[in-house]
Amino acid sequence: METDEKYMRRALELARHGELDASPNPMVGAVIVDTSGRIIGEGWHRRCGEGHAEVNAVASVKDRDLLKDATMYVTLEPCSHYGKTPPCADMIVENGIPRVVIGTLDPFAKVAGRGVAKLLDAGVEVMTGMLEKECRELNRKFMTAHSLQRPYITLKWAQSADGFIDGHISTPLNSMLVHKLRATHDAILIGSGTALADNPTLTTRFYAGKSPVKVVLDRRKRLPADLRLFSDGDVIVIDGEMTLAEAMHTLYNKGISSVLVEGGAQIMESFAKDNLWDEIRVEVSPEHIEGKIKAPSLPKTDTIPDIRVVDGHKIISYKK
Ligand code: AOF
Ligand code: ZN
Repeated sequence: METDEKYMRRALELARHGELDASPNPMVGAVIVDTSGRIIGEGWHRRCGEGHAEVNAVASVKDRDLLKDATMYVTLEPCSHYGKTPPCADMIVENGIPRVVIGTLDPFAKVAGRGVAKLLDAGVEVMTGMLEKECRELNRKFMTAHSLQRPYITLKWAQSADGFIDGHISTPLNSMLVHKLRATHDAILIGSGTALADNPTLTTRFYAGKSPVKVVLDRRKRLPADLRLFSDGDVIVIDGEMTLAEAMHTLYNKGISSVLVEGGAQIMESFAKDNLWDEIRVEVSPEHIEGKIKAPSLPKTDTIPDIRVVDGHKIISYKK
């Protein structure tokens, strides 16, 4: 049991290498161990569209004969469907791996238990739920999106000590960290008011990683085509009468599994009011600016925030 955990921890460590490129797919790691407890293969899911963790782990094994007595440790249930790649469960069976230890089941509708069923049907010994909490937490965004059929929602703003958002609040290091936050979400969302007032580019220019899709809520169809955010990358404009929940479901159906909501205050409050949030990140500067635009108020929550200080600014994060 303890040794099982050790290999699953290694698989978790491998999975994290996918942090910037795997999404909207989950981060997944896999380790293959022979009967003497030696690791003979390792792999992780590098990038959406490329090989799954299990395939990469099997490909890394030099002596394929060892597979017929080996155990595979994988952080997520092996897939059972033909997506961009063929089913990993079939591949495991074809390679004669007799035992598979799984971190957590896959909530994705096309898999959801079918991977385990395939393995069991083929006579593979399966154990699930090893370090389950850690394996679910690793893919918080993916798990939330597929369980709730809407993207994982992060609300993010920067405010002064006296609670205003109109000012240049973020320090250079904090701006860079915000760009990392953007790079780890599939989409960034703003309202038309913010698009008009700030004319932001919404790029990740201070952090290597992919630029998320830009989403603008424009109920009144009032956005001019020459806004900076339209100048590059993918943009989705949501107009017309749609509730926020419907808009989120629409984004999910377009394959977006996480969204960073960046403003303005009203939109932020609407998300909070409709209980459409999973994480909130607030940067608070020490200055009093006596501005005009009040920062959103925090929704009621029992979660204890994590507080860090970066460049003299407090970074307060709540995770539901
Ligand atoms: C695994 N191992 O490493 C990953 C899995 O379009 P595809 O073929 O890449 O399939 C994507 C789905 O496969 C994804 O939504 C998730 O359910 C599963 N991802 N599964 O066994 C992996 N990345
Ligand atoms: Zn797979």
